[in-house]
Amino acid sequence: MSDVPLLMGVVNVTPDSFSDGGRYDDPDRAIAHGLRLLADGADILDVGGESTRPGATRPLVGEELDRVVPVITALAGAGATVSVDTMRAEVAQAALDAGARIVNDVSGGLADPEILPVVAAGEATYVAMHWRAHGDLMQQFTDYTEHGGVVAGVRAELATRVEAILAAGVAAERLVLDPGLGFAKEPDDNWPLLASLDRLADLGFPLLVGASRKTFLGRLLAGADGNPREVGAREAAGVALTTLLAAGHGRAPVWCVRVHDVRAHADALRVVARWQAVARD
Ligand code: PMM
Repeated sequence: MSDVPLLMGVVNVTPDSFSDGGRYDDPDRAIAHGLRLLADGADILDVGGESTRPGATRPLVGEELDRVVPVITALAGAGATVSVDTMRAEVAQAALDAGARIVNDVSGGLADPEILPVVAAGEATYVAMHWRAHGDLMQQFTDYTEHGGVVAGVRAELATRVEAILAAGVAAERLVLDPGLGFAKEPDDNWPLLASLDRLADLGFPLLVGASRKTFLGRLLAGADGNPREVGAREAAGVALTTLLAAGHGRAPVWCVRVHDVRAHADALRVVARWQAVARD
């Protein structure tokens, strides 16, 4: 038995997500992409209809519904475990009705508190991410000095969300927390969060980590000209992070990693699982 993280494959049905915007914005292409990720080893498919990249403007709720519902219906119908990446109660409800079992809310219930009773009544798993503001404003909220640093700040703000989420009736055994890499964080803030996941794990909930293709990796890989590495050429760095997390270098077990190129990460997890099996013998 391996104890490596689950793999959540990203299916962005959006024209403007930073990593893959416009590639899968028609339902048929998104469904085909989801089925490919499933074949590549995804445990969960995360279907989203709103780009959360810095500077993004929000779609109308009707647009978001039109994007995600047909894709969720098809992928859940094909037997996939589907999560919906949404901040809206109405979209979460429609997604659960269409067969999703997980609500992945990057705002942790802050953007639309009505999402919490929907999750509770639907007995869905709820991923609550650390978040401070919508994409158009979030990079104005990267100051953690009042908490004494980013790790303490994210921990304190997630702890406050946990109270609200449980008070709204979401079952503790269905709650998952996420540090929100890249959301209201300076590029250098993401590294201490990754290296100190034990500080978040001690809140008592499983952890999900989404590092795949993010700007902080692009900055790390910047060329001599100082420009960040382009989004499509950050995969190897993300695979390295998945490997480190699976091997325990975040100092806490990670329940799930959210990634774009599922096959590359699945390969890395097979290496870690094989290594662990031999090391245990
Ligand atoms: N990141 C993005 C979108 N949704 N959900 C969770 N739980 N955690 C994340 O880190 C996260 C997320 C942004 O990335 P994308 O535009 O590539 O989907």
